Parts: sequence; structure tokens; C-alpha cells
Amino acid sequence: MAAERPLRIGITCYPSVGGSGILASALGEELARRGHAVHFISYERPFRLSAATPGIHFHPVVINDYELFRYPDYTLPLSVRMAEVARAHALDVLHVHYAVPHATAAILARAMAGPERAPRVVTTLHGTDTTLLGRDPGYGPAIRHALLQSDAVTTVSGWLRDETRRLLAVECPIDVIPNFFAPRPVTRSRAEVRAELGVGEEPLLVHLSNLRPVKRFDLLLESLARVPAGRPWKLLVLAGGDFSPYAPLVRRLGLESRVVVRASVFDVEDHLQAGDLGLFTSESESFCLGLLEAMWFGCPSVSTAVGGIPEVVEDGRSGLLVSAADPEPLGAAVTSLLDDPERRRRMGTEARRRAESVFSAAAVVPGYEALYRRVLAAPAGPA
Ligand code: GMT
Repeated sequence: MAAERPLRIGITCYPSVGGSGILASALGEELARRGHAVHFISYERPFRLSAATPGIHFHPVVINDYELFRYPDYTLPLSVRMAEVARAHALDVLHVHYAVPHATAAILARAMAGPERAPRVVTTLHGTDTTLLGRDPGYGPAIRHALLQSDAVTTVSGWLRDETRRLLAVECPIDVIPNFFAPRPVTRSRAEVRAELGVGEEPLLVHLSNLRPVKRFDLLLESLARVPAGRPWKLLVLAGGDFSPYAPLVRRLGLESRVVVRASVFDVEDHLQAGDLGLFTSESESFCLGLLEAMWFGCPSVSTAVGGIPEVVEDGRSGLLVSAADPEPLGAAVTSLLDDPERRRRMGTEARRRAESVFSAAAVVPGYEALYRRVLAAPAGPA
């Protein structure tokens, strides 16, 4: 059988710190490694995108801040750039991550590219594009239209698929393709990183997120305050957002000597290998990429059983899920794993095994390639 031809794929995502941009960058790199040509289109080069991977191209979107507009517009310049890149590089597929405004821009770009050069549009929903913006009457109808006009729609969990159907009433097929993580090699030893963090033999809890209110970092701190005094532990926070609003609570709970914060860390792998236990207390989460990143480094986790998290963690095997947003049971779950290093290690091994077998590039990226080939084989237009 003849080998399938490499594809030309456009990817649009948010370039700044955030799970959807991290996932899109990793996907682009993996697709390029598999021989496809990958064209990123965004207002900045995504921060996690390696400069070294051959086959990756970056096309910046230039935004003019015209005085006559009260609010600067990104959607139209983005759609124009998408159409230019689609024509110039004969894109097969335009894969947009996070619906707003990327999916709407892609639908417009597809129309502008013209019938000969129109790429197929694949939209991947990541979370608040459905759960927050999908409910907003100022956005919901535009998101729904863009989804119905996409050649394919994917979500990062079954939970998000169901929420999308419920909130946006879209009847089109939705494929669930989970997130994956492809860790880069570490550059320092675990011992070096722990020494740099001021951590000795005590268990190191890790939390990584943008610290937005949905992450309920306040609940996380309150839960740790319930761990009985005398247990040795520290918490490493890899903050992709502003930590300062939480500093007063850290002080009030007397946790100053326990909490180590590192902001906008690029060598996330170096830091994750230093951890022993992940802690995530979000009130909503379509997937929780940070939790998966910790699993890759053998960290079991304690987390709230919300959204797509139960699809990532098997309760009692690779971590502990707590159904109530309540510091008592969360603190008790943390304490139980602090007190039982053997169980923690067993669960950590299981977390790593699950990450490798279910959420690795090798397990997930072929699903995207198959989806691209499927939409290319089908007549153009909505699924
Ligand atoms: O939707 C958001 O809140 C932003 C988004 C992002 O860009 O980080 O986070 C979502 O996408 C991530 C990557 O797929 C998921 O891991 C997060 O769970 C999800 N966030 C929420 O659902 C709150």
C-alpha cells in the first residue's frame, strides 16, 4: 500500500501560558516530527514551541490598534492571515484550539481562501470556550455557528463533549481526543532542583496552574492547613499567573515556611521531577493538563472529582479523587498519602504507567492524524 502523503497543517492557539496553547504547541511539534508541515498562526510565537524543530513555521498576526475603535479587533486580522497562509502554503487543515475567536476566524478564513484553496477546519474545544463563553449570550450563538460550520469538532474529554452538547445544543459529531504530554529531557537532577528549592527529605507537593479563581487555590491552601501539625511537607507552586492575591492567606494560615513559589517556569520538567504528590482543587476542569504533567513524573495526586478529571485519574489507583469542594476531606486525603509513602509510591508508579499508556504523544497524536485524513476524504463542509 502506498505511504500516505505528509499533510500541511495550520494551527492557531493562544501563545501565552495556558493548557490549550501548551497542548497545541506539543501537537504541532509531534506532527512536524512525523513529517507533516506545520504552520502556527498567532499574535506571538507560542512560548513552549521549540525553535529547533524542523518543519515548524510561524506566521505572526499583526494587529493595528486604530484609534477609531474603542476595542481592538483580533478576529479579522487573524482570519485574513489564516486565509493568506492557507493560500500560500496550500494548507490541508486549519486546526484551531479554543473556539473564541479562533473558530470564527477560521470559518471566515476558509470562505476567503476560495474554493480551490479552502482548508478543512478542525476545532478543538478546551474548556471555558464552552463552559464560560458558551453560556454567554454575546458569544454562545457565534461559537455554536462556528462549531456547526467546522469540518470536525473535538473535545479534550467526554465530559466536555457532553457539556458542549448540553450548553450549546450542537448536534454535529464530536470526537473526544484527550490531551497528551511529551516531556522534554530534564537538564538537572532531582537532588539539584530540590536543593535549589530549599527542600530536604520531606515530601514535596506540587501544584501548577494559572491560579485563576476556577483553580480554587484558596481551597488548596485551606486543605493543607488541615494537615495535622508535625507532618513534614512542602508545597511547590509553579505559577502561570499572579500569586500575590494568595500571599495574605498563606500568612494567615501560617504556611509561609511551607510554600515555595516559582513564577512562569520554562523548565517545568526539571521542577516536576522534584515532586512527590500533585494537588489540584479546581471547581471546574475539562481535563487538567497540569495534573497529567505531574503524573508523567510519577506523582500521584489528590484532586477534586470535577469535570474531566475522573477520566484522567483512576480513583484509588493513580490518585485520590475527592467529591466535595471541602478542605476537610481534601486535607484528610493529602494526610493519608503523606503518612503512607509506600502507597504514594505505588500510586505514583501507576500514574506514570497511565500517563505513558493513555496520554502520551504515541497514544494520542495518531488520533488527530486519522481525523485530519478523515475530513480530507469527506466532501468539504460541516461534519
Ligand atoms: O478553558 C480554560 O480555562 C483555558 C484553558 C487553557 O487554555 O488553559 O484550560 C482548559 O484547557 C486545558 C487544556 O485542554 C485543560 O487542561 C483545562 O482543564 C481547561 N480548563 C478548564 O476547563 C477550566
